[in-house]
Amino acid sequence: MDAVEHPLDVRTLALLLDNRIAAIRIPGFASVDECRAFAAAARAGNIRHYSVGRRIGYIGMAQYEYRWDRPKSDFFEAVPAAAADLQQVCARSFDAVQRLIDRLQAVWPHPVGIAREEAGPYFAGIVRFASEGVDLHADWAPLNAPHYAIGRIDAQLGWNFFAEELAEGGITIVHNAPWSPPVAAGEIPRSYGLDRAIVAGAPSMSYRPTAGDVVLFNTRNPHEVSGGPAGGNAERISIGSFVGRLPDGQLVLWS
Ligand SMILES: O=C(O)CCC(=O)C(=O)O
Ligand SMILES: [Fe+2]
Repeated sequence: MDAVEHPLDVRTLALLLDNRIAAIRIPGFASVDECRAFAAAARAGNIRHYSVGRRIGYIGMAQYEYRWDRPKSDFFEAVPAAAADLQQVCARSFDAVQRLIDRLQAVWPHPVGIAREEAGPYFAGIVRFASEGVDLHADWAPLNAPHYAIGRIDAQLGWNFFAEELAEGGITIVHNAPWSPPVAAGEIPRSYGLDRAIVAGAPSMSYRPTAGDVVLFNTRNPHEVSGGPAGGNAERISIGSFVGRLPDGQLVLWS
């Protein structure tokens, strides 16, 4: 991959899926007023916290929280409540997920939509407050979610829209070292807090989460987010999901 941000078109989208370029940026995805409304709506929303070292607030749900020893039915039963929490934020600002789907569909020749299987739709569009940063991890459904329909994808991207940015810090670093850990049959590996040795010597690129923009990158590459200085009033507020490519070319979204 190169270390450059590209505009969105059918060619760059295919190259990003194939890990041939580092990132796509959609500048001005939302207006200043929409950003302000989104940040206020998110702050007023049903914020929960992940069970990881650094404090990350979120609205909605993450499929990977269901990856170990929980029946799949628990996941699909949790989707409507998460979608209602997100809907509350959208109603007071704008629908970033639908806008992103429309932007991708405008360039991609196959269907683009929220992932689903017989049990129902997945959830897409997790809102995050990650001012303290995010540890080194990789997001790759064939290993993280082998028993789900999204486990059949052959490429995975993440998109994030940034509604508010920190004055300093909050930079995302993506390491070009597609995650392929040794995995025993039937095992679902830990993908968070990865050993730095797996990215040693690999080229990397970093992007600034500028408010108003969307940035997409290939999430099979281990990535991390630096924290900002404590005590600032601005927060790193984003909404995003994954985008997987199924073998027939369809793009499916989930968080
Ligand atoms: O917030 C970011 O810049 C990246 C967050 C992340 O880890 C992801 O979208 O997979
Ligand atoms: Fe990630």
